[in-house]
Amino acid sequence: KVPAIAQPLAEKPSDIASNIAFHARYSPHFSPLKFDPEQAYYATADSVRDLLIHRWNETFLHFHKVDPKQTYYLSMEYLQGRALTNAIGNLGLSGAYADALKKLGYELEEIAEKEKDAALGNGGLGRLASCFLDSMATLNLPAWGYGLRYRYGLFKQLISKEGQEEVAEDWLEKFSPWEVVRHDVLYPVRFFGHVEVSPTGSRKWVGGEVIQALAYDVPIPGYNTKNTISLRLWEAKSSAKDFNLFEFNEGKYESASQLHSKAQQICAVLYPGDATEDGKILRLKQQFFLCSASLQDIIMRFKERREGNMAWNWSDFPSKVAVQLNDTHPTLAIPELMRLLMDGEELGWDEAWDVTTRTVAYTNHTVLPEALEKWPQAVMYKLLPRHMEIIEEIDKRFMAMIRSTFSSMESKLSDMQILDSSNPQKPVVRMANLCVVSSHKVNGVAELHSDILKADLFANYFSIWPAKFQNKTNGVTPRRWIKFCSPELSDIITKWLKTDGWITNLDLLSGLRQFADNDKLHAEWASAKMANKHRLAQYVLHVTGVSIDPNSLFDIQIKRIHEYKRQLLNILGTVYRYKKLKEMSIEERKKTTPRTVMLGGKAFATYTNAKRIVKLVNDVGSVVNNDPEINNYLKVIFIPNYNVSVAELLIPGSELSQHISTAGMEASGTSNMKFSLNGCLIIGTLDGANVEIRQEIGEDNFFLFGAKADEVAKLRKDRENGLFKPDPRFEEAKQFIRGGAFGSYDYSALLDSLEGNSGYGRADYFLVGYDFPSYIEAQSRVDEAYKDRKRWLKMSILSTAGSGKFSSDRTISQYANEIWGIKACPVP
Ligand code: DL6
Repeated sequence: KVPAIAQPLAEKPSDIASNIAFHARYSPHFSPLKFDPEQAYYATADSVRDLLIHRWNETFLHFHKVDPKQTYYLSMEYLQGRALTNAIGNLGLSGAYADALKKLGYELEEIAEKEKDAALGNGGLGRLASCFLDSMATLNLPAWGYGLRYRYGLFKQLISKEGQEEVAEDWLEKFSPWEVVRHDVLYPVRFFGHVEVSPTGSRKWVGGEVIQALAYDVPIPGYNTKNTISLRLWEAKSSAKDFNLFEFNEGKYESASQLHSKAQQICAVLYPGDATEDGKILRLKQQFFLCSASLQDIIMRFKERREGNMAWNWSDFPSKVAVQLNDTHPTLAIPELMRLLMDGEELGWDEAWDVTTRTVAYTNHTVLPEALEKWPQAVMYKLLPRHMEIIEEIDKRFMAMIRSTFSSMESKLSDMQILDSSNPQKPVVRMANLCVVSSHKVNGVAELHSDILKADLFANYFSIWPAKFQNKTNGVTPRRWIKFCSPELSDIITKWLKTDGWITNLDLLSGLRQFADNDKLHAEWASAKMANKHRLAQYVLHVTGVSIDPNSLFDIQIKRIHEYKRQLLNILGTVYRYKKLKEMSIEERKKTTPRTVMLGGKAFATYTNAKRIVKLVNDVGSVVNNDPEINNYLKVIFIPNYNVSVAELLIPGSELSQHISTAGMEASGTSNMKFSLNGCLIIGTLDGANVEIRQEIGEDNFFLFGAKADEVAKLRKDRENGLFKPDPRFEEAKQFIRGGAFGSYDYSALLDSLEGNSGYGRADYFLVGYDFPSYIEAQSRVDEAYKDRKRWLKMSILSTAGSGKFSSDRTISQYANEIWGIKACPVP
C-alpha cells in the first residue's frame, strides 16, 4: 500500500499559486528557472494533475471495492481537444486558478492557449466519444474508455493557393501532461502465425509476431463530483529480447530492430491509408491491437475483483462487464473475446457465445455504403487465422439458426451472412453483419437514422430480432460546449433561471422560454453574443488576415468536408449571392443583410472532390473579400485547421449555422446541437438530429429546406430517367464559376459531378441541384428574419431553451439504463 500523505492538496488561490511555482521549479521540463507562458502552462497542468490523480485513485479504489457492473467503451477515435480549462472547470476551480495565475503574472486564457489539441479522431464519431466520457464521469457511472495512443493524430491542415496541404500534427512534440504511463499494465498482442490443434481437439494460436500493448491513462474528471474515470490509450512496443544485439553489431541495423519498427508503425498515425494491402493490414492491426489489449485488461480486472472468492462463474461476466463497440472499428472484440474465453479459459463454444453476446453491444454511425467496413477474407486469414475460424463458425451457426427457426428468411440469407463470397475473386467479411449477429443491442444515433437502420440497412435482422434494435439520439456535453466556451452566455442563463442546475440537468433550459420576449434579457443576450462575435473576429483576423464586421450576420458551416454534407451547396449559394449583389445598385445593396460566411473542415487526404471544394471556398473568398464594391456586404472565410479548440471559438460567435446534408445521409450530426445550445439558428434539411432539434425548438425557429429522406430515392431515379430540370439560378451560379469569376483553376471536374442525367452513374448523387432553389429561398428568409432584431433574438433564446434534450448526460443515462444495465457509483 502506498503510504498516505498528510499535506492537503491546494484548492485556494494562494496555495495553488505556490503549487504551480513548486512544479515550475521541481517538475522541470525546460531549462531551469524559466517561467514563460509555455512553462507556466506545464506547471499549471502539473498542479491540476495532482488534484486529478488524488480523485482518480479514490475512484479506482471505490470501484474496486464496490465491484459494480462496469462499461468499457471501445473506440478507435477520441477527439479530446484541450484539457486544462475543462479540468479546472469540472473541478470548480476556474476562479481560483485564474486568481492564482494572476498572482504569478499571467491570465488563465493566455496559459490555456499553449496547450495543443489532442486530436485522436476524425470528426463527429470521435468527438461524441469524448463527450460521452465527460458525461460518464459526471453521472458517476462506473465506465471507462479504451483507445489508441496515436503518435500523430488528425493531420494539421495548411491552406495555400493550391488548396489544402496535410502535415503531421505533433501533439506529443514535447509531452502531454495529461497522461500517466502504467509500466505495470502490459499485454502481449499476436499477429499472423497459425493455429495448432492438440490431440484433444483444443486449438491454440501460436507463432507470428508478438507486440506489447502498454497502457497510458488519461484522467477524465466529472463535473462537480469526485469521480474521475480513465481513458486508457494503448501504445505498441517491443521488448529488449526482440532487439537482436548480435545482428546490430554486425551492422544489420534494420533487421536487428525489425520488431521495434513494426511496433512503432501500429500507433504511428490515426487512420493510415488503406488502399493497399499493406495499408489494410496496418489498419486491421490497429483495430485488433485495441480490442485484444482492452479485453485482456477487462478480463484481468474481472478476475482481480474476484480474488479470494471461490464461488464466481464465467456466466457472471455479463453482469459485471458491458462492452460498447463505437461503430464497426472494434468489431474484432467479438472473436477475440470468444478466443480468450475458449482457448484461454477453456469454455465451450455455447458458454463462450452466451457470455460474449450478453456482453457486447454495437452502435452504428453511418449508412454510407463506403463507410461500412468489409475486410478481405484473405487478409484476415493471414493476420488473424484463429479469429477467422471463429468468424466462420459464427456465420455457419447463424445460417443454421435462420434455416431452422426463420425458414421464410432463407432467400435473404446471402444479404444477412457475415462472410460474403459473392465475388469469388474478393471474398470479404462484413463487419456490420458480424456486429449485429453477435451483439445483444444495436443502436442508431438519431431517430431518423435508427428508423433507416430498421427499415433499410438492417431490415432483415430487424424482422427476426425486433427487440435488439434501439435508438440513442446523440448529445454533447454542456460543460465544454456552453459553460466553458461561452461563460458570458452561461452566466446570463444562470441569472435568469436563478440556478446553475441546468449545467447537469439541461432540461432546465426550457425555463428560458418564459423570458423569450423580455427586452432586458434580449439586451443581455445580444451583448454576450456580440462579445463572442468580437472574439471570433479577432481570431479570424489573426489566422486569415481578413477583417470581418461583427455587425454582419455570422453564418458558419464547420465539419469534415464531404460531398454528402454539401459544402458545395453552401458555396454555390454564396456565389449566387455575390453575383446578385454585383448586379444591384448601391441603394439596393444597402438594403441587404450583410453576411460573413465562414466554412471550416478537413478533407481526407485522398478525397479529390473534397479538396477541390476547399480550394473553391478559398478562391471565392479571395475574390469577394477583395472586391471593394461588395466586401461591406459579403465576406467569405475559410477557417484553416478546424479542430475542437477552434470550434470552441466559432460556435459561441455564430448566429446562423448550416446543417444541409442530403436527407437520410447524415446519421445524426452533433455540431448542430452545439450551435443551437449556443443560441445559433439553423438552416437545414430534415436529416439526422436536425429533425429532433426542429421538433424541440419549434418549427418557426428553424430554416428548413430540401427534399425529405423518403423522397431521395425517387428523385435520383427521376434524374437517371432524364426528368430533372435544373433551376436557372443553379445554372447561373455554376456558369459564373465556369466562366472564371474566381480565377483560372479549372473547376469543371467538380461541377461536372453536379451535371448530367444518366450515364454517369452518380450524376448529382447528393441532389445539390434539386435542393438549390429551396436552399436560396430559405436563405432569403434568413436575411429577412435577421433584419428584425427582436424576432431574431427571440428565436435565438428559444433555440437555447429547446436544446435540453441534446445533452450527452441524457444520452449516456439512456445507454446506462437501456443497454448497459449499470448504475451510478459515486465516490463517497
Ligand atoms: O454519431 C456521431 C457521428 C454522427 O453525428 C455523424 O452524423 C456521423 O457521420 C458520424 N459517423 C462517422 C462514421 N464513420 N465511420 N465509419 O463518423 O458519427
